[in-house]
Amino acid sequence: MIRLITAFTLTSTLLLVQGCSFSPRAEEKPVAAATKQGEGHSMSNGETHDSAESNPHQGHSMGDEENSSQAQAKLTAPRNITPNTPVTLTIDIRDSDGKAIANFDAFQEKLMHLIAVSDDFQFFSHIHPNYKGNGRFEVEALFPQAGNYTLFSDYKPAGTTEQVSVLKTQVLGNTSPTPAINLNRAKTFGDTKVNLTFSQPTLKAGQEVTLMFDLRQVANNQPLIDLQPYLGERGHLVILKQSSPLTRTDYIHAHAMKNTPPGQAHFMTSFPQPGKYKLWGQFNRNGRIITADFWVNVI
Ligand SMILES: [Cu+2]
Repeated sequence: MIRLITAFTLTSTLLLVQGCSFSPRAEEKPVAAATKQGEGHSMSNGETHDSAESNPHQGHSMGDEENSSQAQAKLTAPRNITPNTPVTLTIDIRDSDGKAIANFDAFQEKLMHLIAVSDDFQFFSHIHPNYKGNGRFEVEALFPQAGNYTLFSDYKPAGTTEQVSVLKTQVLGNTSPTPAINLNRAKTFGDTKVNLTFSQPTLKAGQEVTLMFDLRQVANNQPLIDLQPYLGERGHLVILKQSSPLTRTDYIHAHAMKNTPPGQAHFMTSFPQPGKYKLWGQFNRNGRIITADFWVNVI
């Protein structure tokens, strides 16, 4: 648990509204209806909502009950969120007594890092809410499709360790079918070709592994030469385990290793449980953020 929280240092700038959001790949095939979220936890009525960790009817064990002394995040979203309409999300951070936490330490250049995913993992966004004072953060967001969304909010109350709060919201409308899981490890994202390899032949739960991203220019198949640090690192990698409901323990943030060959980004991590995981590697091509997503199977 502690390790996961510490591992969750986040950065980056995949802004929903700033056009870096990541949408489904068109060529993936539909397979099943959208995931159902926990009963009665609909976020469609516009009130404030406790973060998932303090929500008793989330059913599954959250694995973080021992952290009751930690800060809590509360999400306020508009009453009706519809696809492709910008909305303002407000996140209030309070201590265990319900008092606003006023001071935060920046880490990886930001006061808060927010990962938003649709619960079917077709949509991913990494954004940075603005601090408004008195524990309140705001961010404009745009959700491309109907369905349930989970937001992982990462922040650091002054003088403490990073904290991760899980928030839920819902976008109204007809959900589209979820594409089948594609385990392909060679993919093209615009003008960037990405090859994912592992240091082990198979991914085994609990075993340390290095995930290696090889990034090439589509036009000439040469390693990228315009790869810049992404908020201080070679790249960033967010990993989520396919679960319903998604909880904080499904979240892994891996740090890029130093001194990797040009055009490559390596991340050391381990997958806690067997299952399907989705990886979103984020890389900075001369100011342009590339998001490369892959599914992996862990036994
Ligand atoms: Cu961030």
